Amino acid sequence: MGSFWQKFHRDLPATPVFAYGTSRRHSTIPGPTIEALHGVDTYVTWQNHLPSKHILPWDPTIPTAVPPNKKGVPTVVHLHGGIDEPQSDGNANSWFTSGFREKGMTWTKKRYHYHNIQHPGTLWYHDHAMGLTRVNLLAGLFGAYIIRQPNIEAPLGLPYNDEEFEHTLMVFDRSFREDGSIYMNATGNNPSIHPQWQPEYFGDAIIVNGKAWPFMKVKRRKYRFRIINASNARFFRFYLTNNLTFIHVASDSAYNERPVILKELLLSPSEIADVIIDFAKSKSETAILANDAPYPYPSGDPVNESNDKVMKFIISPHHELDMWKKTPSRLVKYPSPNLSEASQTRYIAMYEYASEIDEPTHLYMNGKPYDAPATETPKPGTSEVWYVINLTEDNHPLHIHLGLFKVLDQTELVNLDEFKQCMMKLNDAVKCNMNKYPAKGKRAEVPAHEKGWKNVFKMMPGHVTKIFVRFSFIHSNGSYPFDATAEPGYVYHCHILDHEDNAMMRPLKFIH
Ligand SMILES: [Cu+2]
Repeated sequence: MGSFWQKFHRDLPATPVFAYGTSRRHSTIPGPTIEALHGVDTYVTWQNHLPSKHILPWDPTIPTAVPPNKKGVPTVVHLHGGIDEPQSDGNANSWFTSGFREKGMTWTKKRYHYHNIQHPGTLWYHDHAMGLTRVNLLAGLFGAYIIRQPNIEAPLGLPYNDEEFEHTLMVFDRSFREDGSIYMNATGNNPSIHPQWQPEYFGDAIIVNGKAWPFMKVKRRKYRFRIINASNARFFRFYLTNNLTFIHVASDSAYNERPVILKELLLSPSEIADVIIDFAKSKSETAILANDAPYPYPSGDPVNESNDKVMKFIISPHHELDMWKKTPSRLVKYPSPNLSEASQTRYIAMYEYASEIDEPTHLYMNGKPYDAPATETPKPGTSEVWYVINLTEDNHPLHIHLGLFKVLDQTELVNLDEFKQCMMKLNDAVKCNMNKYPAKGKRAEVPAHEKGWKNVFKMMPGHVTKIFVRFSFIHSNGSYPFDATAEPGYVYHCHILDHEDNAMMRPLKFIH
């Protein structure tokens, strides 16, 4: 990790950024894509070469990593979607500064170990430092990580391991000043409480793989895109302006059982969609990958002419021979969850708190700050049912480290105000008769392409979402080859980074 300059657009001066790379000259946003092979370990020593001061404003009044000598930028790397030991999971308090000079209280080691014995799929690595995640990612600290398992994936006949026809697209929003620097408002919504913290960062320019509104020349044939939403808070609802469809083959890190054809594709921050686009079917010679998701999602502002477009495909007029004839009707089938296997039921309530001027001050899960003792203490190898109760007005993408989950149903809470008042007072879903509220509520259909194993899911406001969480490998149901009960444990959190930082994150501590 070092400071660097990146040119985001032809007409914009180079931007000071923080980026991952193997050297200063080879640092980029996104960072280098790490290609891992199933069954072969990856070891990474993440080194911090960042300057003594941050390039973006941050806020010491939220729970934040602050080095005792006040110098340096705390960082720690989390591999999102990785099934790995706690010591290599990038706990928010395992941060370190340049040259490992200062370290957070749960720091354990320099060299991280990624096992790569999980199911194949798309992951990404990014910063996770306490209270600085939103600014460290805004500055540029993220990149893609792909686990390949050719014996499972090659027979699928999808574009695969092919530099020309398979691409990772990391999509994110940024605002810039005229001098090229990244613009982030330095004044909070409640400046007397939090001088800088704002509940959501939104940028006007849409960036794909480090370029604002780029174009890509494509041939008339199938391409595969692993699309990662690397925004802090922006949801994207993608569609193609020439009516082409997305053939959706994997969600987050796991393949679907069957491909699903989609006209539009909604991705929350940190969600991943692996899709095929068949440009041979295009009637036009250009197609815009466009976005129409309101921000904040779902009830914020409509998109405008800068953030409603993502990138342009320029499609060759010549017909091509496509070696990928047809997407197979079956992809990868993982063992299905059996509800009777669940050894625990948990209730996870999401709260937002506001000041006298009705501006958000902080968000909590289960009414607890991050540093309150762990209340979610599963046993490795077990499965659990979680009811995630969203008592706020926004959609929150919930991310669970280590475990993957299936979304069982999502139901509206009727008499939400009554339930919310009880929850605000007692903070206890059982005592507040949680079951009575969704009983007559409308069920929101879980989309077919999101019925597989997920590591992030969009928790609809005013709804309770029932998920089945598995703390073992999804392909074999086998146990982990490491001690998941070791310190510093794991976390689960909202993946809107501005929420996660203040402090919509809780420890996930495994016990024997
Ligand atoms: Cu959130």
